[in-house]
Amino acid sequence: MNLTELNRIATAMVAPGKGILAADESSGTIKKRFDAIGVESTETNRRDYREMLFRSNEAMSQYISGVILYDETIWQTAADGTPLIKLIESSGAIPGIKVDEGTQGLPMCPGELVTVGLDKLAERLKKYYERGARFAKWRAVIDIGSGIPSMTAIGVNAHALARYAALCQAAQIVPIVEPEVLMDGDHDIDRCYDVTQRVLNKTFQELRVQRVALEGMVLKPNMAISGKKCTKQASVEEVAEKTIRLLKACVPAAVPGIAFLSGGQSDEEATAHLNAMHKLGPLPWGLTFSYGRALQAAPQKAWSGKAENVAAGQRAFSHRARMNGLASKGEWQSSLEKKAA
Ligand code: 5MM
Repeated sequence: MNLTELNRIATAMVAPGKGILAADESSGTIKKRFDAIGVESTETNRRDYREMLFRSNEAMSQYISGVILYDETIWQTAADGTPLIKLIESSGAIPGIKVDEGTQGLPMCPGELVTVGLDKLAERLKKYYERGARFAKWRAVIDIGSGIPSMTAIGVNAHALARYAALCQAAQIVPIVEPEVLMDGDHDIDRCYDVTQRVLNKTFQELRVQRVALEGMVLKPNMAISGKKCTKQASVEEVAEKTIRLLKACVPAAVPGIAFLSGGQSDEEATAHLNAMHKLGPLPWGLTFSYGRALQAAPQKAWSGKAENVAAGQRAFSHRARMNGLASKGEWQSSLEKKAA
């Protein structure tokens, strides 16, 4: 393992002004997104949509440091025969790959999940590296509810995340470690804080036990945030203050970067939260976005599966990428959104 090179890639993934495009929706998830805009989820439509994003020159060259791909996408070619991964490389962004194989019910733990995909992962990583992937992603899902999460679910998911991360580094691939505490419930921000703290502490404990080099990874956490159904929604300032307090308590400074998931926040909330956190600096790690929905909802709507809407879709994507790029430096203002509208 060349740790200097892993650290160089991880640092580039969280460079100020840039962040990661999470375009790794699995077949089921992309179908849901396409259903919402009335587009059939065929291989060609998925290719056309992602080609539109990767050919958005302004976004890709100025605000996107890396793209997380799904297995289908990394092997796909654009309409003119250029491999999609080459479009990403030629824009200057780093290609990455989702390597988990989704979740399964955790035995003896009703309502809880464990992420799977470790079998044959070493062989798969080798092929992805040859194809050009320089980082990978594995997402663990922790739900908050009555009596959950259990320490069992937190423990097995942390163990799998660390197994994955160690295999990545051995294959010269930077692991994005994503333990997502869902924001779907009616819990308040303090419950999210407590659960996320337990999850992060356990995850870093496992990473150390399994000898993962913290300098060669990126953490992709949720923010400390109120559940969607909570009657008392925390303000932008409270989310920023509590998230930074939590991360400072749990994430060693040896980690080069933290790139948040958006988790179902609105586009503008996700941007405002990241921006507010940068107002609380200086911070010990790079801090940016790795958004899926908060970067793609607008371009999906603008595109709606029509070739004549490609330019509009690219404008919508570039706008969100620019707003989040500014937020990753604490330079975003809500008036910039209004001007664009
Ligand atoms: C883009 O969505 C990713 C893949 O999800 P599935 O495996 O469920 O299809 C997802 O892991 C995503 O990278 C993260 O959850 C962050 O995305 P959001 O939309 O929460 O920013």
